[in-house]
Amino acid sequence: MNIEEFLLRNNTDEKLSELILFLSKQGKTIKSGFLNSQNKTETKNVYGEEQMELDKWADEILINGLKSTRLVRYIATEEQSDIIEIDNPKNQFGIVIDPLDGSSLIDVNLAVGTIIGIYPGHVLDRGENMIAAMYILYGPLTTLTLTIGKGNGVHDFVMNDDGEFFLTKENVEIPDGKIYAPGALKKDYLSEHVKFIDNLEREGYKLRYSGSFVADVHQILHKGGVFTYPGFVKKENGKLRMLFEANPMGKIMTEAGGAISNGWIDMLSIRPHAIDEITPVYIGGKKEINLIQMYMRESQ
Ligand code: FDP
Repeated sequence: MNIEEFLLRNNTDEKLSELILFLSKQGKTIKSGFLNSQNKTETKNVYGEEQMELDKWADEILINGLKSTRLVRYIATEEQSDIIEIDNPKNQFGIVIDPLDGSSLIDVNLAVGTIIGIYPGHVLDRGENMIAAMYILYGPLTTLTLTIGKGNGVHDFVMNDDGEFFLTKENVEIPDGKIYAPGALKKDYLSEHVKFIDNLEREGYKLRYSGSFVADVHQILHKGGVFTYPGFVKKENGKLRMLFEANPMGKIMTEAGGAISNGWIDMLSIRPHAIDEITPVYIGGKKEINLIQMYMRESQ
């Protein structure tokens, strides 16, 4: 079943379906950019245009497409400092996008991805109010992982040669598993985080960290365990962006039976104040998220 048939079968709102289909089609275009960027010999691409960094290029593809289709009212992306508002939009949706997460790994051919969250209106909203979230992962295969609404599950698709996504796994649920993906420098860990990591290591968790948030969380979603980019010395809020990285991936993880936390509380219950807000992130199985929240509470 292709993604269009899947959306239809699940009685997805027509406007939301149109938007998800549009976004899924950008996967093929963005993927083609990886090939073109390999041809980079000077600062110009094969068409004689100034070569842009791929994350900025993907950002333009998505923003220009959304502007011309007018499928959303608000666009916020990791590459833009302000929210873009579309004139005369067809829908009132707000969209948050990390066009290419993990972009520092492109030159070594590791998996990177596009992360997207969709809100019914303005984007400075609690993650729990998202009406859909998805990511496209560009690895050996190009896959799309999607959740729509509340309680409708998480579903995996794979792209074929024509750029069309087909359902491969319905109702993905995070299993019990012993993988941990720890960001930040160990020497800068805060004491509660040290206890948390020590506990995981004592329990025999295996370290798996690529440096691409979207790919690392994708692994945790399918194999179990926890990804963390904590707050650390002199950067108590950590590194990852709440709007573009944490919340959409957190929405997907939560719908798959897992959880996301800033170490203290459910991230999806927090209202962001600015689009560039950063936050400590713990995302994965409920067991692991409860553990860090217990250490944090104990430290009070
Ligand atoms: P990148 O800088 O390559 O874009 O927030 C972006 C991010 O990657 C995440 O994808 C990744 O988990 C993290 O930063 C990696 O940070 P470190 O290099 O500090 O591990």
